[in-house]
Amino acid sequence: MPLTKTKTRSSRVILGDNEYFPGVNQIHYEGKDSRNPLAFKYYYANRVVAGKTMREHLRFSVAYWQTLCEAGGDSFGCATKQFPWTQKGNPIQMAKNKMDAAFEFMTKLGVPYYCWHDFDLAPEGKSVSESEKNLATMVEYAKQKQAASGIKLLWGTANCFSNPRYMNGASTNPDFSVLSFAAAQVKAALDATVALGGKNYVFWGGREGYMSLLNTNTKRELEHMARFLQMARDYGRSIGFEGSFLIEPKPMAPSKHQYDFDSATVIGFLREFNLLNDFKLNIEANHATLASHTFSHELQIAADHCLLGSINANRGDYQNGWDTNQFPNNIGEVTEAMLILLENGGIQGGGINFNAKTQRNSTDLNDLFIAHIGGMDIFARALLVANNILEDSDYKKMRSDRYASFDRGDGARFEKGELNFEDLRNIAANSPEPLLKSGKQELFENIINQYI
Ligand code: XLS
Repeated sequence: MPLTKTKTRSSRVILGDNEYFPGVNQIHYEGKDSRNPLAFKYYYANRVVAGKTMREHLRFSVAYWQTLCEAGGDSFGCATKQFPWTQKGNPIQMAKNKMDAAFEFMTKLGVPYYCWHDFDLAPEGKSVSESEKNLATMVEYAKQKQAASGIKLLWGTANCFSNPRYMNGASTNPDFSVLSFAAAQVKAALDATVALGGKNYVFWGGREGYMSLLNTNTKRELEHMARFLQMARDYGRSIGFEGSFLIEPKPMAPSKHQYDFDSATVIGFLREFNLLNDFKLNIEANHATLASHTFSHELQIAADHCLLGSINANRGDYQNGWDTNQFPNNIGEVTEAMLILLENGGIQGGGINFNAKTQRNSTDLNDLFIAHIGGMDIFARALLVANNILEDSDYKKMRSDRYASFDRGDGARFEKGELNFEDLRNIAANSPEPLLKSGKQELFENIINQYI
């Protein structure tokens, strides 16, 4: 719902008492020749590509913590951004101001979804009950904002990594009482997700891992994590949550080793503990880099198992070994990602959530818009390019031709399970040496480049 100059009732609910971005109007598509930094060059929400609108393909989401809470501090210096919604005052009033700013921002940007951690929305209380009460207050406020703006909740999650009590883990903590506090938090966050009609619920195991193997019983910790997830799943289903639970793989940071290392590790874990029916994966580009994989590798492994639930869009820095959470801007990398999405029928129930922050020295309020516009444009452009590659080039055929020997004869019998190991030996013994067949890697790379 675009915000209007003459305030309608809905505009008033979205904006609250203050307008936080008065210099910014509704962001529109102006095309690739536009010089306006506050306009889309490629993202045109209603443009139809491969049978669906861009809005339906991309399902963009704003990450509350990165956009409204992340003020530029790092371990070498304090915050650099003076957000007008984070001044000192009554904590609930401050949370409401932040939510006013959030919905104004998201409405002007034109994104359909948002995501949060429990304590991004509401201040953490001094007790479990006080935290629950604060969250419930903010959920009521968010309900009105969602109804007035039409913006929906893509996923909720609980921050079970910032509070000092979680320094040795949450569900994998060797102290049972800490595990019970994590459960209380996840329960309240699930209640809030259901109350706000959330489509998914995310588990990112920031401190579910270890700093030193010497003091760690990995087997017990993994079993505790699985039991915890099964209980959370059962509770979620009992209160009417019908969406997917998502696990977000990440190999390290803040822990030295995190149990949800990468897609393949998480899939093995879900299979071992019988969680595959309820859980999918939330793949983050920067986490793939940290795992020494590409973004597209992580997406492909998830898609191969029909577990590609959602995406955290961002990028890392190839020279730094940590999570820089920059906005995506690499057209080659994002095009490869979009190829996987298009070939696998899209994201299953999730969306593209910008888990990305404007950097420490990007201190203008409108940098928040510029960064998101850039992220949305790069995905929209990549969607167009990937669709052209699939519809117009030999890319798909070249790849399937490499496997043609499994489409007929003994290759097809092998795939159907009709041959035994001795049969394979006899086929080899009666065949000439296989010809060397080029993998044509450079030609595949050239095709991507040609269509960009
Ligand atoms: C951090 C994660 C986090 C999750 C939600 O690396 O990406 O922000 O998305 O807890």
